Amino acid sequence: MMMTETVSLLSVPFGYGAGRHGSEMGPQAIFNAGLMRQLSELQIPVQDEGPLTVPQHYNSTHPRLKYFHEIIELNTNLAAKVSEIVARNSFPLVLGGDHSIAIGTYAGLAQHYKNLGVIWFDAHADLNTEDSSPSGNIHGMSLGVGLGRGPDLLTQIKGAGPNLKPENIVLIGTRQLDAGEKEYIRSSGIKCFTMHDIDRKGMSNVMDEAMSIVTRGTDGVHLSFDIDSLDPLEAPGTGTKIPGGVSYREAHFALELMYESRKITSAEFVEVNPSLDAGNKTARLTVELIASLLGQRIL
Ligand code: HAR
Ligand code: MN
Ligand code: MN
Ligand code: MN
Repeated sequence: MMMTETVSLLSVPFGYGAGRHGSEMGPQAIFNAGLMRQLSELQIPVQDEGPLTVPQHYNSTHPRLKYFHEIIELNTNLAAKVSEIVARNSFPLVLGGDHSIAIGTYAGLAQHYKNLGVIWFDAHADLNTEDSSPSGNIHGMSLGVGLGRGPDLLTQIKGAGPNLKPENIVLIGTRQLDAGEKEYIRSSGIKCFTMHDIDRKGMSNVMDEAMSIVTRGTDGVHLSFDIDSLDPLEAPGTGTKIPGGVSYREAHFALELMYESRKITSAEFVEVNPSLDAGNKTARLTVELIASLLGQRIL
């Protein structure tokens, strides 16, 4: 929380963008893990916007894009809500849900920011198209939609046109890319800090570089935080676990640096799946990570 006072918590209990069930229970798990208590310890004014109404399961289907129609409806509603929160000068903190909800979040943000910087913490790049996707799961395409990939999705979700610019986006924690995604990252010039880069440079240098990219010529910075960026040993409660991830301290440190920068203007935390969790470990971790982003310090 950086430029505004109140944090608006928006729960999005929606999981149709993922290949496995359960991320729709993410927001409830995060609340159960003590989110409100943590925020009140930080003395942050919070507005609980309640859970967004999610669409019913449609009968019609798309041949390649799973739950396409539900995702259009959800993200249309989410975009309107996020836009309304920003219009009130409140800080949108969106709790997913699977990562397909990023489409609605930045569609809402795009109504206020003309040059949005985006930090995409994720094991994956979520840059697939209908053709390059190995799964048809739309959470693997959500960043691409904002860049003008995936024309079907683009034209039908209000505000979700090609609003993002490759030079304003950084990926951090990347370690699983499909062939089409690799090609797109190389040709578009999106900055991608893979796990190799984090090992080599350290999270401190990676974040310095990342912050300078997303703040150069931008009018806001959105953090999209997929919990599967963390190592599965720390975050087992997520649907697509990839070994060799960001450590507990690296993640906290990155979020602490984002707080110190005072540049982050919105955030979302996604892909917490309590049905795959060990107790509520991953949701508790998410609460702690949110606290670091919002200013919690060890001393
Ligand atoms: N790249 C794969 C696909 O598109 C897996 C994407 C998976 N998952 C996420 N998104 N959790 O970050 O199907
Ligand atoms: Mn505490
Ligand atoms: Mn993701
Ligand atoms: Mn992911």
